[in-house]
Amino acid sequence: MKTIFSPLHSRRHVKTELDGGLLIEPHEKPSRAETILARVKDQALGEVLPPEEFGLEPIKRVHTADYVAFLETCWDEWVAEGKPGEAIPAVWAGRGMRHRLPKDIDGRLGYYSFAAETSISDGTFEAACASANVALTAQRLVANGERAAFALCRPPGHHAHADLFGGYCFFNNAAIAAQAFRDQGYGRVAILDVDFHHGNGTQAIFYNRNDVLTISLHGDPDLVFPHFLGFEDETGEADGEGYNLNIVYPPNTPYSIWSQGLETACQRIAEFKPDALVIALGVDTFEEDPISFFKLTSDDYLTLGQRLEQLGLPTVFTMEGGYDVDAIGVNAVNVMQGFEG
Ligand code: Q9C
Ligand code: ZN
Repeated sequence: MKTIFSPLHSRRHVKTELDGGLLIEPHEKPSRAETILARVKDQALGEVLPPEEFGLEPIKRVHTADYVAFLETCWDEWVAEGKPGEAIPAVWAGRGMRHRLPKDIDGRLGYYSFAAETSISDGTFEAACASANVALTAQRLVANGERAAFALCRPPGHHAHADLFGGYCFFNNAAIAAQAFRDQGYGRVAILDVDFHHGNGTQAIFYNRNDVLTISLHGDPDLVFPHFLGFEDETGEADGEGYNLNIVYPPNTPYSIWSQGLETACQRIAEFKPDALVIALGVDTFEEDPISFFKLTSDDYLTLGQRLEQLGLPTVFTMEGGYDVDAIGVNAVNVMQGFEG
């Protein structure tokens, strides 16, 4: 399997993540992508290719133009305002307040975000664009006949809505790849999100559509991020009714339980008869992940890859979460090796 990788991911190198009242070194750090790349090479998974440049048009098929423009200039505005640290949202429109775009940079950071752990600094926009190009290049390879491709995206994407960043995500790479398939004439696309966290952005982007089936398996949002979306009674709306599926699990879920939901997901995908599949691949389901509570083992990722292959679909993998950096390379590449059999 070919891997798409951009060294520009390292342009995102924030020093802070708000966690437990402290500004800690971010869990979503550059070494994540480098460790996965090293494992891809070590295992000779296949060629590693740089992304092509697609520009902002395919990103704007999923994200609003004003949101994209905000991300492009946010850091410069923050610096121009004389702010001493990294750009961190700290105010939102709570219940009863107005969802109106303010002029001030603090107000606009809140307007375009849903969480405060994701700081912005120099290079974040460039890295997010490169990450989308990585996904789009993998999508093009698959559209041109590859059975599957691995988009080694960083930063991740599945938490990003059409006009919201958060959860370490800015552009929704999986959604952008799925929309690219649609725009190239693929009639139906399925997105299966196996990251530990709910794919809230992906769900929201396609919530009223029946051409893109969205499925997410994740930790119960009553207990974990993103807390305010991802419950099982969210099934889609309008034309999209019946085209979103959430499967939630409690703490300490092992693969033997998690895989029952995977079967349900695979059956729904088969029934949908998509023309292409996008896997939002997080390996923060790992037993040693520092911010998550499932109990998947490294071997389980081989089994997962095998099961995904059995769907028999042209498949793009977009890298999402996974924060045990010592294991992230083995776990992510195991999915690809399981897929290849
Ligand atoms: N104390 C992805 O996996 N909250 N994003 C973490 C830790 C944010 C995860 C709280 C988690 C975001 C792509
Ligand atoms: Zn995650």
